[in-house]
Amino acid sequence: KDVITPLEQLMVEKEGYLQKAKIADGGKKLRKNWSTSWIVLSSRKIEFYKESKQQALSNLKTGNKPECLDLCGAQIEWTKEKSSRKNVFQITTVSGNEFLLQSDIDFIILDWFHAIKNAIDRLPKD
Ligand code: I3P
Repeated sequence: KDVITPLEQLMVEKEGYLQKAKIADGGKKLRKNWSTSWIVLSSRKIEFYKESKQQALSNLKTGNKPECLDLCGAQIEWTKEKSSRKNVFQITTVSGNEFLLQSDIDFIILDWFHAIKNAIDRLPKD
């Protein structure tokens, strides 16, 4: 397996808007609440920003941290059962956090699925 250098860890692989719903936190089920999120994928993690990229950048200065998903050992799978929406996949982290991501636009969600799956597959499982 390729070693991921510290520089690579910082590099953004993909970013953009998707619909996001966090449905579990540490294994505890949450009430589903879809919202638009600016999503930043790097080699080890995904960051979710509630706001536009501009606002996110200004929040960085004030020390406001985005929600973070650790991709090490995470699982990703398409789901039809967890939502009435089309084009939904779920990411489950080792810590028991569950996120649904969705876009109505087929190629956008497919690109994201493959980018995240590739990132997970490159990482050590533990
Ligand atoms: C939920 C809301 C979600 C819906 C969810 C509802 O209601 O309508 O959009 O998920 O369905 O429970 P509320 O806002 O009252 O919490 P989908 O859009 O993904 O279907 P669910 O309970 O079947 O997950």
